[in-house]
Amino acid sequence: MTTSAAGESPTIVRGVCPHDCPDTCALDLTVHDGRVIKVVGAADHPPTDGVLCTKVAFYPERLHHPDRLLFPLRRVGTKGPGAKFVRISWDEALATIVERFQRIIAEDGAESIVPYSYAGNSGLLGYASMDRRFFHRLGAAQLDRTICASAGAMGYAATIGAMRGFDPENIVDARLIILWGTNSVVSNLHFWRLVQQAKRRGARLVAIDPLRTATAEKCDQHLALVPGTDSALALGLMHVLIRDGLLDRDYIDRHCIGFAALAERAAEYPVDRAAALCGIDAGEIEALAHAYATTQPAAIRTNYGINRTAGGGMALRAIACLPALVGAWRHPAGGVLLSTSGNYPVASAALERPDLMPLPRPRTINMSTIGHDLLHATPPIKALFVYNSNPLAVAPQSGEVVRGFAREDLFTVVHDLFQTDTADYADLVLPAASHAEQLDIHKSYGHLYVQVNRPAIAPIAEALPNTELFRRLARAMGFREACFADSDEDLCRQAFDWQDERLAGLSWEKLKADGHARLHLPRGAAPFADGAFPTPSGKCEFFSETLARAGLDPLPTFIAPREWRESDLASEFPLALITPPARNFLNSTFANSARFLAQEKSPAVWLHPVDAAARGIDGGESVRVFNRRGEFHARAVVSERTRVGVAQATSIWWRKLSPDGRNCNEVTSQELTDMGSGATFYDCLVEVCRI
Ligand SMILES: Nc1nc2c(c(=O)[nH]1)N[C@H]1C(S)=C(S)[C@@H](COP(=O)(O)OP(=O)(O)OC[C@H]3O[C@@H](n4cnc5c(=O)[nH]c(N)nc54)[C@H](O)[C@@H]3O)O[C@H]1N2
Ligand SMILES: Nc1nc2c(c(=O)[nH]1)N[C@H]1C(S)=C(S)[C@@H](COP(=O)(O)OP(=O)(O)OC[C@H]3O[C@@H](n4cnc5c(=O)[nH]c(N)nc54)[C@H](O)[C@@H]3O)O[C@H]1N2
Ligand code: SF4
Ligand SMILES: [Mo]
Repeated sequence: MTTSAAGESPTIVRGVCPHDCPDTCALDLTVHDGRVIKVVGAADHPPTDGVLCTKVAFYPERLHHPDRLLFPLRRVGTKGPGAKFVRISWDEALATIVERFQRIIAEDGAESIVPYSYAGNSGLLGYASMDRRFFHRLGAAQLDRTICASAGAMGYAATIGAMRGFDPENIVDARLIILWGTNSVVSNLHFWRLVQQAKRRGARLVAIDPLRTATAEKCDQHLALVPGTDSALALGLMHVLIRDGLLDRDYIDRHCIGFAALAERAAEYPVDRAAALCGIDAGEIEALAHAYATTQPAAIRTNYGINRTAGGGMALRAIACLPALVGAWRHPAGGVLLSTSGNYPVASAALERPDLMPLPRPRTINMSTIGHDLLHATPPIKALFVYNSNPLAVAPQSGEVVRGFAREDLFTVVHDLFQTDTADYADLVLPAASHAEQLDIHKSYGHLYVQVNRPAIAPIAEALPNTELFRRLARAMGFREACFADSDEDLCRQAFDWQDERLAGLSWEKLKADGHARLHLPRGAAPFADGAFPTPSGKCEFFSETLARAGLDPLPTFIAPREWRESDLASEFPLALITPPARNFLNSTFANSARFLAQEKSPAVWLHPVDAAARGIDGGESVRVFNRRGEFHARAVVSERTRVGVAQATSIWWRKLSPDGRNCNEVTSQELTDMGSGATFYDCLVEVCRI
């Protein structure tokens, strides 16, 4: 037993933070009388090192929040903010879903039913296991999960081959660290702590970010480029490296393909051109190129902030070419890192069972265009099942998302811990158990450990974990395949390919006993010192046949943000709006907590003093941020932390908790990235005026 009964002395249970954050912290939860009374970072898990971000340090408030959903609910009034609900039983909820789904399947086909989920729960079970089995067996539409990382992942993999890079634990030995489009202090805190150790040992830090963020202000150098111009910067750096012979010729000859073609391409980006595109000084590019080549080990930490414009895939691809040119991969503390997730032998097919899908395969709906698809897809979407996500707040172009969810003929189920903006549009709201109330197993995208999340307490009231919800739904639908009877422990056992050498010496039983283990990868090693890139050629691919076959430019190139290319737009809406994460929210999670709302104050938009003055804005007043897609209201902040021409509004506020009942996604666009069909949240021109 891991839970403590009433009257017993407190026990400590090892859990894992389930949020969509690269740090995947190990948690020690203190449990007393069936309640979690304290959460601290585990001291024996090296990446966590006993430290948590503020959001999770106050976790008992979230777990035992008075607003937690406790019972299934059925809507009785109209859809939308203020909707009224009544309590129903789980039996009634499941029977209603079965009845509606069967009718839709008979009349419109199963692919009229669309699951909508993302990473509200990032455990391997919570994210994708029984739920996927259920929708595969149902024959529902498939969901392309593109809202965060698909562009960058495809671009990075075109160069490197997989989501692998330097081992973050080695970063303490780097001499130069470039934080490229990532606000580590806010969104990757435990990596930032290692960067500080490196700094104390003499490393030089460079931030590349349109904003002077909490991270950028602590760096030695800050290149405040225009959003969406990272590939031009990378090509400008390549130009200098090649022009000035700052290359590791031996590494290039042995471990790369396409250098001659890359050199021709880089010749098209002389420093003056790159600097003009990026809106920075040519001297900054020259200096960074020289420092990069001559200060080894040099590490580039990048993240998904730069994959949210039209050329987001190409940006990651271009950046990923840099380390091979200077031989940075020779050093354990050198190279580039976007994500560590490709190191894990996850047995996705065993967990998700795509073989249960009917043939021909059901259609695919892109989650980043859900607004458009709810209004225009053929055949029409008749039912949506939302879990692990809050699309009303997080999906682009909310005006269309709202109109889509408001359709009276759409049957919507929302499974969540709280009555989110999305839940207000549901026909049925189902209570989700928190991660502290379930068993799970985790990989990470920011470190190299596997971890077990043990249940600390029983599910609160009638809440259910995702696995149990879909197990019950499968039974109610009459699905008889044995996989629907798998317990959570069975699923954990199936989650990894335990025979893989990266899990050598490990089994589910051993992991369950130990709580966490590092992947069996050599410590202090450089993953690509001897090449062996996981690309089709086995080399670092400056030239990519794979991209050529997909009809894309096989070489790194600069793809301008889409909205700049429409000149009439740029004159009418001259400010580029970016909406990166707030420190005290995690996407829209925590954005209903009084504590964190007080920290973030109210929705704000930052403007440079020059842009503010041109609009008669002093700071502090309410302003309208708008374009042809929509508008939202925010408090103006006049600050030199943003550059001229760039507005920023940290995200993601709940609509119903914002002064005008809307948030920044009213103005963002449903256009997609060059690769991976990703969302282009930061490719967004707006105008701002006083109200
Ligand atoms: N403007 C703008 N928009 C953005 C972004 C941006 O930078 N700017 N960022 C984008 C990015 S990177 C992402 S990843 C997406 C994130 O978008 P989402 O994945 O939708 O993330 P959250 O808003 O955190 O919503 C997760 C929901 O899952 C719920 N949840 C948590 N655990 C469980 C569980 O076990 N079961 C169930 N059923 N529910 C659970 C939470 O309570 C929460 O309501 O947003 C994107 N939207
Ligand atoms: N506190 C907190 N932590 C989070 C999240 C959160 O919401 N809150 N979200 C989690 C999720 S889902 C994700 S995907 C990760 C995201 O992690 P990151 O991608 O590291 O996100 P940010 O911390 O916003 O850093 C992105 C930075 O990119 C900058 N930026 C925007 N556009 C551009 C550009 O075109 N070029 C360059 N060079 N920089 C640009 C922004 O100003 C911002 O400072 O963080 C995770 N961690
Ligand atoms: S949100 Fe990130 S930093 Fe905070 S506890 Fe979770 S994994 Fe750690
Ligand atoms: Mo994300």
